Order: sequence, then structure tokens, then C-alpha cells
Amino acid sequence: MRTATVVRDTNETKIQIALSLDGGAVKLEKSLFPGKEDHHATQATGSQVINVQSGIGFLDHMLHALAKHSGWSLVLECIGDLHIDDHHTAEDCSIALGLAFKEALGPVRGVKRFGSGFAPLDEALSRAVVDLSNRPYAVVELGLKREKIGDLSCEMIPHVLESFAQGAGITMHVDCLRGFNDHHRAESAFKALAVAIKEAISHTGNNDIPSTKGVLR
Ligand SMILES: [Mn+2]
Repeated sequence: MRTATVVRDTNETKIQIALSLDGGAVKLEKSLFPGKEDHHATQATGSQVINVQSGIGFLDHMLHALAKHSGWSLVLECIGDLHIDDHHTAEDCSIALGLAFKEALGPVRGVKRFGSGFAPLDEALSRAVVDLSNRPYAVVELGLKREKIGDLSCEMIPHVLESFAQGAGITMHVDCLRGFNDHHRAESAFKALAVAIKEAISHTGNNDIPSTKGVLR
């Protein structure tokens, strides 16, 4: 099983993540919210366990969608400095999730490496293309118009994806191609990214390193 746990503690945020790229059971050693581990956002559907508690509802919704459609199990807890604003929490959760992804994936071999996905959500449509390149790079064009969605600033939404790419060491291009409703535009982008990642991390059936250089690092 491709799993990882990450603990990240700064003056701005305290974060714990348990991730499995292949679904199944995941658990944090000790919850930041004792007795309230299942406070909200918990879903154990089929073989996936997903429980995201970042403190920002719309970010939980996006990371939940990312995990769900990537086929992951994910427990993420964060206590961040939300009395300041959403910036540190959104950014640090994404970096930490990226680091967990990188650790869980391990050396890039025996997987497809490239992945692409489209996901509609009603009138909105997004496209994502990823490369498990070990070259962190993100081009994200979501065309969001609102100031914020719930308690997440719209300017943070592309930054969440960029931060994930940084931590994960992957290249991604994510574009929202059309759509009127910003909630739909953002959600379709995370779902498209999930479809792309699911393909990129899928097993090829051999143990080859998918690079002409013979190395991805
Ligand atoms: Mn939604």
C-alpha cells in the first residue's frame, strides 16, 4: 500500500495528514480534535476513508473531492491561524498534502506518470493534465470572479493547487474552460485534477521508470 503520514508544525499552523493513494484504512496516531475525530466531513464509502478538517469549509469540500475522485483515503486535520485569515491554513494544508503524496508515491516507477482528466459540474467544465515529473510547476487558470467562496478566498484557490504541486513535486496544468458559477468552476477543477492524478499514479503492470533519462528525480 502506498501510504504516508505527515506532521507539520509551525507558528502559523499545526497539521496532521494520513494518506493512502490506494484507499483502504488510514488513521492518525492522535487526533488534534480528541473525541471529535468524526466531527464532520467524514465519509467511509466503499474502501475509502475521507475526513478533512482544515477549519475552512470550502477547502474541506475541495480536498474531499480531490481525495474521493483520486481513489485516495485521506485524513487531514489542521489548527491554523484563521484569526488572521485563510492564507496560512490553505497554503500549509496544500503543501503538507503534496509532501504526503510524494512520500506515499515513493520512486516514480511502475506507474503511468502522465495523466489527464476532464470533469464537468453542471455548466462548468475543467481540464487537468499532470506529470509526475519531480519538477514542481503549476499553471492554473480558473477565472474565478468572486472575492471568496464560503470562507476560502478565491485568490487562494489557484494557490492551493500550486502549493500542492510544490509539495508533491509534480507538474500540473489546470484550466477551467467554461462555467458561470464559481463554486462549480472550482469544484470541477479539483475533480478534473483528481481524474488526472488517478490515471498518472495507476500501475502499468511493469516496474519500469517512465523516463527516457532512466530517472525521475
Ligand atoms: Mn459543491
